[in-house]
Amino acid sequence: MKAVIDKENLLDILSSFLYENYGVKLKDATKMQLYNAFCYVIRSILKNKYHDFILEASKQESKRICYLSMEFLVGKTLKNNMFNLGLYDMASDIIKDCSFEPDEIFSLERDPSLGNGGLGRLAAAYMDALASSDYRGEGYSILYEYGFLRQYFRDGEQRELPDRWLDSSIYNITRADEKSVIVKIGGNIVNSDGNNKYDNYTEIIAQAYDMYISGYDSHGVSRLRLWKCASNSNFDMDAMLKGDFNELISQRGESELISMFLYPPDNTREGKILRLMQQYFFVSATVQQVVAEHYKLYRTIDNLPEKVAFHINDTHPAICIPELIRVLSEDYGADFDTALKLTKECVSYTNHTVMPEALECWEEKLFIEYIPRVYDVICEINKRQTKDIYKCSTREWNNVQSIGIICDGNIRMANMSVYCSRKVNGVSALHSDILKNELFSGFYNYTPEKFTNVTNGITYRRWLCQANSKLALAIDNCIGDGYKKYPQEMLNLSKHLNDKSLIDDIRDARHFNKVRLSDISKKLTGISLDPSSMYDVQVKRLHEYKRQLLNVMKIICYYLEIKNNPSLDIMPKTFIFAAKSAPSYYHAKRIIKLINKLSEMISRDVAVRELINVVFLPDYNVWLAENIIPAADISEQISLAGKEASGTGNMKLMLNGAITLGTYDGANVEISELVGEDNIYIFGMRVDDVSKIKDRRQTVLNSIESNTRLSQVIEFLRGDICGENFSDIADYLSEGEYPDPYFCTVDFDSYINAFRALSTDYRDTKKFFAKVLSNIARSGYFAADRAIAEYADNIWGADRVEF
Ligand code: 26V
Repeated sequence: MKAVIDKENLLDILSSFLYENYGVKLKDATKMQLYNAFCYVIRSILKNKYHDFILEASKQESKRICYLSMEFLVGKTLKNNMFNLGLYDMASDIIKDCSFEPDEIFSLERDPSLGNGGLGRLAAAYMDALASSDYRGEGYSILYEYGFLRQYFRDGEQRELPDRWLDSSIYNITRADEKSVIVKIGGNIVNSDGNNKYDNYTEIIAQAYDMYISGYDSHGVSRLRLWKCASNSNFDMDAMLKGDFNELISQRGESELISMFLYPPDNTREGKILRLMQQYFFVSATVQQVVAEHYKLYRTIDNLPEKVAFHINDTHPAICIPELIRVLSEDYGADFDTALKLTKECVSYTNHTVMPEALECWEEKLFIEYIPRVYDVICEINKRQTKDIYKCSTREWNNVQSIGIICDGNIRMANMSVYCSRKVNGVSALHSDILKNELFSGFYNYTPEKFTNVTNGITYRRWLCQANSKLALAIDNCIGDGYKKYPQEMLNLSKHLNDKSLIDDIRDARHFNKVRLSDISKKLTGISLDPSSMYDVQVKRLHEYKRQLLNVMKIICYYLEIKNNPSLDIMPKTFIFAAKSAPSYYHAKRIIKLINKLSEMISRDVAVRELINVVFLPDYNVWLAENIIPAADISEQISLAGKEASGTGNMKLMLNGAITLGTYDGANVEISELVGEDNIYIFGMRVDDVSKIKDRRQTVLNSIESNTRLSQVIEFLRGDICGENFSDIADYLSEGEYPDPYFCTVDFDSYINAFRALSTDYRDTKKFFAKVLSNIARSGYFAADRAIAEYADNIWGADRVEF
């Protein structure tokens, strides 16, 4: 691809920036000065490029795709933007000429942790893909002052530190001058002379901050607009005059709290209110602004659905539905039914989980107190839905119960989102089927045409070309670099399954990445890894359904086997974990401690430590993922079937040539169909098997009783593991009314067998790397570019801006 500027030009800009700001020549610049100079260059290129792109998009009246999400896990952006602008190689040469390594410069940027897991990373991937495919994409979220927690371990336990990420290394978030919106909360609605009047409310200011994300080899630039909360400058004059400064500070603090933290704990009423305020704050600012801009341009709201799509990433931004109805009716004079109709045509909803505890429900009381106008709108929506149901001849009473919006004093956000969206999608084929047949079956009966699937996608240029440049180079040398723009071209690799030099290059790249990860591990934990061992990787949020515990049970089983038979001829293995747990999630935290203690115990045991190494890398984030994933031999995707909506780590690992050891769950199903059963190791129950289990307790107990290895593992947990006893986890698996809720014990045997088969096959390098190559070759399907094209065609009805 052609770079946006040539080297001479780039050198000129860098040199004059360095001279004007620091009085130094390029060759004498420090690391930080050079970093700042590159930030400056990229920031100005992006601004100009965005300006040109929007000019053209406006001429063509291209549809605005407004992607609302509580999280955007963008990762470091400097390298990605350089890569996408075609400047990466040029910049690397310049950096090397200045006697630095490119990664030394890129690592100066903080990894913004504006998210927690797959949902946030997906949102960021879609910003990149929208720009790369020339769609007019706009992300909307909150400029949190503190990101998701920073994790460290004390005596193996997870401890948390605040993540004050917003410092000077964040080069590309700039305040959008004169782009603020007033959001009104609290107060009450009084009826005077037959008219409703909103009174006694508090005004807060939403100030816009923007980040630009360049597309790859395209004209497109996505804009991520992050709202920061400021109290209204019209402060309480009475309090000021009375000298009640504490009151002033507390008023100010209260509203500024809204954009302070990502996911404040919601186990208290205050925490719940804060989360609700966050949601309303960012969607209200977004909706008000987007509609105002639309009206200014077209002088009508009738064509809003033609020109604007609001997409809600899970239900956290679902309040945008009643807010849009409110704005259209209160501010633009639409009657309620018209406003509802327009809203239903504008909004679409992606569901990201079927876990009941994660399906948002809000107490009506909170809405009445804090967002009374929104509450009134929801009551009206609820009435309309009830009428619709009565009108429909095929109604089934069971379903009516399940699809209601307001129920038992609660507002069910997912139901409101389905009812008010033009399209609803799940994130893998299996997950979308579960939505249709189980979670939203009531809705599916009424409006089957609303439901669709878009299997998730990843920014493969980041995860392959940038994170694993050696592998990318091997691929370039074999099939050219067209795949960087057209991911399906990766399939051409399948013609080279027996290409020895390609296989050698892939092995070399893998080895290089394993050494790199070992160095990182040494720095972070003091534990080096053996690059000649098999790296078995499980990296993802810590959650019971993801079953990190099942992985631990496997490691213990394996450990006991070696202890019992020290002369076993086995290949050394390194088990790598990285995961954060929610601070109040007791079980998850116990599992983290178990892994750390096991790691310590094994590393002290001279009889086994050459053969097994367990390491838990702290503070999992995008940067760490970029260093772990390219080094993986095995990708552990072992959730209980039916629980993982899709997974995207599974795709990143596949793309980097790790072999999946997984259940038939989420997107593993599609990976398996693409690579064929010889190139993946699937084990365990399928969704149907799980749902057929009648007596859950007995099934678990039978599995334990019938398997000595398993009972030994559970017994082991009751013993001393580096000064700690994990009887609670043993009990969790085997005692009480609901032992082992995610059936680790039931899938244990088939997991161990699959792991054995995989370990054996790993020893045959030629055979193993043919599988590796098959996986890489078929991973093009999981490009976010493909997913975005499907969203545009089937959900948003949006066209690319033409150039
Ligand atoms: C959140 C919670 C919080 C309360 C406890 C239970 C629970 C369970 C799940 C969640 C996740 C909420 C949404 C989410 O992050 N889903 C993830 O979305 C990814 C992108 O679509 C997808 O790949 C993952 O499978 C899915 O877990």
